[in-house]
Amino acid sequence: MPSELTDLVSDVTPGRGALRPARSWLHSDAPSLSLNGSWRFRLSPTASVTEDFAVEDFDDHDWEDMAVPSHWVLEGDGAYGRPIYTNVQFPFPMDPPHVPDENPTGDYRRVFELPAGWTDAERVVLRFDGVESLFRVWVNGVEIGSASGSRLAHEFDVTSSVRPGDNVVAVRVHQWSAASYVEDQDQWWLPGIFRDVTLLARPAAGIEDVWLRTGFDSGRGHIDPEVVADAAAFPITLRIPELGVEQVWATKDDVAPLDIPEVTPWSAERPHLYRATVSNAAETISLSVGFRTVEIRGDQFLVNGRRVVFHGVNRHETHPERGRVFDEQHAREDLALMKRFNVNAIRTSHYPPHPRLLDLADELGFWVVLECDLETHGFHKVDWKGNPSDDPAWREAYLDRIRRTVERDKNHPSIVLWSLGNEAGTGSNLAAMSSWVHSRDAGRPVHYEGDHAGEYTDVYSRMYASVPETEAIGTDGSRVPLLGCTPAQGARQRTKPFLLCEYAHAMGNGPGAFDQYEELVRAHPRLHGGFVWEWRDHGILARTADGRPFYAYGGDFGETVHDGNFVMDGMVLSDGTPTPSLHEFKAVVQPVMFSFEADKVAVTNLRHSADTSDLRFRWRVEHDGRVVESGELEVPVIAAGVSGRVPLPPVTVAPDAESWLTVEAVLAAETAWAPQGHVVATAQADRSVRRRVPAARTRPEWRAGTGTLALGVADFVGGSLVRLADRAVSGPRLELFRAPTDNDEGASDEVEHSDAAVPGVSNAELWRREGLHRLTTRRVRVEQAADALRTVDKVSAANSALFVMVECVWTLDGGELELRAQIEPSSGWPTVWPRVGIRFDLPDGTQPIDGAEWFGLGPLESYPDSIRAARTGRFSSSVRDLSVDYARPQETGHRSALRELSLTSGGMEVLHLVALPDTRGRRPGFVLSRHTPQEIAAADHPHELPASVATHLHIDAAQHGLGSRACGPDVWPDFALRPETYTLRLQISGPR
Ligand code: IPT
Repeated sequence: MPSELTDLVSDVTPGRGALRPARSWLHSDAPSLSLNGSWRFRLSPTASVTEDFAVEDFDDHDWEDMAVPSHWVLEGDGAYGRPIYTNVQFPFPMDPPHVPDENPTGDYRRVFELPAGWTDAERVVLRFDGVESLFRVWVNGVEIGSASGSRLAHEFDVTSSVRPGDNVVAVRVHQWSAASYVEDQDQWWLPGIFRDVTLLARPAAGIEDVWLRTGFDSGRGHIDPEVVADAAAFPITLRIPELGVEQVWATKDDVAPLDIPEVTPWSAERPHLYRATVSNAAETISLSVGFRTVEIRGDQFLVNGRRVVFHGVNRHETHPERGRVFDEQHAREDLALMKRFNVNAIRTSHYPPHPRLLDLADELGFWVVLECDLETHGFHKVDWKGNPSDDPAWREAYLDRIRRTVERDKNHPSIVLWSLGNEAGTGSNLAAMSSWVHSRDAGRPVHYEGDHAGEYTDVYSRMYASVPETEAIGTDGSRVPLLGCTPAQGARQRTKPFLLCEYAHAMGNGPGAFDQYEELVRAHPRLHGGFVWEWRDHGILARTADGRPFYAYGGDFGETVHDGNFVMDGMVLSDGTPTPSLHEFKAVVQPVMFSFEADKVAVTNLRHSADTSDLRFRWRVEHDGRVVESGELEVPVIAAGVSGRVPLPPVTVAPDAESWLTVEAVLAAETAWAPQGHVVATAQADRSVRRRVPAARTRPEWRAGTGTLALGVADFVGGSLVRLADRAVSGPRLELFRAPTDNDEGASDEVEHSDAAVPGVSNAELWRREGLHRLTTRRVRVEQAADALRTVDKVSAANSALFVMVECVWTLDGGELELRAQIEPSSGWPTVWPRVGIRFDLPDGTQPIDGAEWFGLGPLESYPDSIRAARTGRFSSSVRDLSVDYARPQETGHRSALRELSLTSGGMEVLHLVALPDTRGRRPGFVLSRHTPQEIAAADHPHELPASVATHLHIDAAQHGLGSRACGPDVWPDFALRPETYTLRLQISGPR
């Protein structure tokens, strides 16, 4: 292999020939030509292929067509290799800065015609907005340069190489390079030219760059402009028509700050933008200006003088078919979905997104933490030995990355923090990046989580801190040491605003505890909220051998080293479906809070600065989930941070039904992201009269019996239930198992607050060891009395001395059938249980059960630590829609606090159940599913579930919480399910 080539792919510098300094990604009317489209393409398995393809007259007729932008591994159905998913691991040997000779290399060629008239352009610039990971460029056979920094823009001056008429541009892209060591983000490795390629005609005396820094203070706006242009480019004029601004700068020296007496500020809530132009004779640049001042005062992070609370998400660029290729419509819909779910902030994990995304964030309104393209997480494995972050050889590459990041996006009002990168350890190169940002942009603080001791960053940031740790950070008196800090460093960190750059790992079913974090944020002003990990699953749409579509994750493409489904940890599934966790998030962070009093409700506006003039309020009363009254609630406009008490309408309370009052804040008018009437916040008050729970039924005399009898709708043979309302049934059987969630499978050490978990061992593993998924039963007793049957079962697992006694008592009183099941564990169970309840299997027969209607909590699934989105009401659903299609099948579908349940077939009721509370007032939940927990646990993807021939009804006396242990703390003790005695009471009848 030629040594020159080795030099290039192992080169730790950012490349040769790209224009510096980097500049803003501007909307200019100067001519440009998109080179997106079909290119000729050849893929080679190594980097050491001849470069003859770069010459003009190279014959590429036997090459293939490749779309630009795209990732070659997502094109051609595997013809060009496959995607690789790793989280922290490097998919190549750790031999920095070298990469293996097996280095997929894509050669691209296309012809373009230089538009007539461009010969007047002073310069012709070729811009690449994103190429992974290292590329070289030739124009008409002349080598122009090379660059790395996959998610960063690079421009090259090609003036002297282009000519009128046809031109040939050739690009060589290496998948692996030294840069791969600093781009070790938790995502798919997706090589290729994946963002736009554009040819720009830069006019003589054009405006090279502009930066309109803005400020806002007590109604006044401030602009501090910076213009990069030759003397010949002047005069240059700034115009903001809506504000009557027309400022002519005759020379460079005239470019000076200006004050505007009255402006509407920009905020994530009211993203007011002013259209501005900066123009001269040669070109006009259009900008959207938003006035806001970002500032840290003490331990407060303020915008326009008011504390910001981030209700944020980590957003990767991911699309199930396009990978990181930007699709503006898709991105706009994603951001609109965030707004509808009360998300107000985005961390661009872990690199700058396509530049248009920031235009959308400015327009729709988000606080943005803009992160640089940098992560060296794999060095963690070797205790950060050789980490580029502290190696002077890498200094220039680090600085180049942050300069390109800041320069490209500096005009966006939505960006309120610059982030140096993610999980890159710590070191002097990071400190150098920070000081460069400080010298370049005094208006935005610097974030980087890895600076644990707070040596070079302005805000204190952590990921996955537990609730007690977060509380310790929020308070002063605490002696709790902070991660990686001496006491003095901890004290320094407590002088800064705190945010959780990642928290609440939303992998699979979960997370729990959003509400506990939110409570802390409300209690401690130093805590500024955080960013959920993460917004969206990164599944790639693939097909099984027999053509069935599914969302692929790590390992599905035969990778040797991969991290499985750790890439599926979003609150939105790969196909865009919001999961229940997103609904939970929305409910927990809702910007309006209601506190009920006897005949009043206190309405608190928790927003940053917007009042409630955009909202209407409405109320309704339901009796057992059926609406009986409704109306509008008169609420005066409430300013941000203020609370107002308003009278409630008189509520009609039913004597024989539950009476619930619901209030809602809804959008008064349509917005860019939701229709009029969209619900922003909601709350319920229970106004029911207390009603007596019927006493437990007793039978004075039991006698041994055959157990073959009919009790109302139930038929028993040998003590076993065989039919209910004329349908075959088996059960009830004790079920302690749930198909482990990703959090149940998590083995993090953060279990100090859960008494039964073991550090480094997942709860799911403990459950498997105890055999919870393979319980066996021994019938101990069958007895009968008048209109009654009693069975006693001892349930246990092979090779275990632990057991659970289950007593079922069936009674018929006045024609009403009741089952009372008492579940009593032996002593000595070492773990928490995933669930405790009974299961009925209902074979399809001629009338498969395909629907449910219930009165209880809904409409979506809920678990003890993720229950805030659930409300009390009457709901219906198909059995199919009761389950969420998590990328890896797992426990789903639990509806809490059940009162009444109808099972339906083709819309007709076939069975009706009433669930009575136990003596402590606890109500069971239910899960209705086409698969058993054991079947679900055995499948790695939804399409691997077996064909189903029955519907399974679980009545759960309790379920274990969800937690966040896939990456973070285990279930909080209040929501852990400890083995203890539970009683279930069900009244069962046929169709009514
Ligand atoms: C953290 C990463 O920053 C993030 O990119 C993602 O990988 C997340 O974990 C897990 O999904 S790092 C982890 C060691 C806490």
